[in-house]
Order: sequence, then C-alpha cells, then structure tokens
Amino acid sequence: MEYQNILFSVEDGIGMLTINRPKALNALNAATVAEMKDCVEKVAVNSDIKVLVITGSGDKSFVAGADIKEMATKNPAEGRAWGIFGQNVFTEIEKLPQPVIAAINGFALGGGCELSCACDFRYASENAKFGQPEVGLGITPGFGGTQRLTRVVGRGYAKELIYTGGMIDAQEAHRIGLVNKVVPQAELMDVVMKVAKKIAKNAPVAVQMSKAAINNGVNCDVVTGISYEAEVFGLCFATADQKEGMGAFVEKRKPAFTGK
Ligand code: CO8
Repeated sequence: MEYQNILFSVEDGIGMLTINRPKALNALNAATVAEMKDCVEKVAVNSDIKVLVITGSGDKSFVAGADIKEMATKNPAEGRAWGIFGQNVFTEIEKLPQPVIAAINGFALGGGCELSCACDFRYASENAKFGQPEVGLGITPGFGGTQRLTRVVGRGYAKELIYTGGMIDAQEAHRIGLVNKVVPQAELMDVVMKVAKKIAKNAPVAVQMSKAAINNGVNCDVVTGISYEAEVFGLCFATADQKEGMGAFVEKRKPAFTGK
C-alpha cells in the first residue's frame, strides 16, 4: 500500500509513524486510518522493530481528532461503522507486541487524545493541548476515549474532560498522569528517541512479555493477572536472551541480546 496520509520509517530498530495531514492539523479521515491499519499490521510482524513511535507532522498538532468534515453527513449506521473501524485500528495499536510511544507535538484532541491513549505511554511538547471536544459536536468519544482515557487518568478527570469538552495544557496533562514527561518542542523527538533506544537495548521478548502481562492484567482480576505473569515469566527462561542477560551479569559484561 502506498501511503498518502502517513509517513513511516525505521531506523536503529525504532519505527516512526507520522500522521501527515498538516493542513488539516493531522485530522484522521478514513484514508488515514486505513493506512495506519496497514502500517500497524506490518509493524506487528516485523521483529526488526523494537519500539514504535507515533507522532504528527508539523509543529502545531499531533492529531486534531477525527475528520469532522468527512464525518458531518454520516447517518447512525455509518457513524457506528466508522467508530468500530477506528476502535479496531486503535486496539491493534494497543495490542502491538512492541511498545508504542506517543510523541505529542501539539493538539491531541478527540481521536488524537484517544490515539495517544492507545499507546503505551505519552511524552508531550510544552505547546501540546489535550481534550475530548466531542460533546460540543453532538457526539460521544468514539475511538475508545470513554474507556482508555478513564483507565489512564481515572474516572474523575476523564469525566471532567469528556463532559466539559474543554482543553488542558501539557503541564495539566502531566499533573493528572496523562503524559509521562513534558519537554520543549525542539527537544521532543530527541527525548522520545532516547527512551525508545533505551527500551530497544533490552531483551525484546522480555519487553514484549511485560507489555502483554500489563495489558492483560488491566482487563482482569489480580489473581488471573498474576497467574498470567507467572506464565510469561516462566516462558522467558526458554529464551537465549535470558541466558545471555543473566550470563552477562555474572561475567560482569554488557549483554548482547538477539531477540531469541
Ligand atoms: N477535522 C477536520 N478538519 C480539521 C480538524 C478536524 N478534526 N481540526 C482542524 N481541522 C482543519 C480546519 O478545518 C482548518 O482547515 P481549513 O483551513 O481548510 O479551514 C485547518 O485544520 C486548521 O484549523 P484551524 O484554522 O481551526 O486552526 P486553529 O489554530 O484556529 O484551531 C483547533 C485549532 C482548536 C485544533 C481547531 O482546529 C479545532 O477545534 N479543531 C477540531 C478539534 C475537534 O473538535 N476534534 C474532535 C473531532 S471529533 C473526534 O475526534 C471523534 C473521534 C471518534 C469518532 C468516532 C466516530 C463515531
């Protein structure tokens, strides 16, 4: 598939998916979400990619939401189908074996905030703004916002953001735990790449199993969750990287992980 609305590159084991509709503040139309789906499906089976970073092009917006102009004339069945399509793609992002970092370089509104919440964690530039403006447009959040935002920041803040439709700045997003770090815009990609490379240096299977255990645990009770943890913990001992990681510690040298 040739991409018209996103950019994708891989360097040093880090994949970079950039939503690239700067004239529309990177709003997500159907073509863009379809390209994201294609890209994410390829990332899922590419073991050279250790971490995926998602960002928006330009210096103003991460993603300013779903494309309102495209959505405006939908009937209920079309609206539902569009919602399910977006939900499914965001769930594929959430379920990627590799960690996914959102590098939020400006507006993260509606579907943009929802996209960031489908990522494992979020770093933001100082000019970033967050919000779920949907109720001001006569709709609810529809790409997972009522569920994932609530799990990230808790019910009180999620309800306030969703009911008011208001925007918060990056510092407030940091205070409520929506983003892990806020940095000057010029430094955002360097800081994100630094943490991505730090993750990429670790044993890939162990990182991916950790992600699977955390995500699985969010959706079940703690007894089921820790039982799943025991399984993935045990499986790690079947990897060459476990032998390498512990062997390197004993031999006082740096490990050389192979992902096997
Ligand atoms: N959709 C389409 N076009 C957009 C969007 C958008 N979400 N956001 C911005 N644009 C376009 C503008 O129309 C404008 O285009 P043009 O120059 O052709 O008029 C261009 O981007 C630049 O935007 P502005 O001139 O408005 O820039 P400002 O700096 O003045 O304002 C804002 C920036 C505050 C971000 C403003 O553009 C804005 O409020 N945008 C809409 C934000 C929004 O409401 N987002 C939520 C959309 S709904 C959603 O995401 C639901 C997701 C789930 C869907 C489920 C379906 C069932």
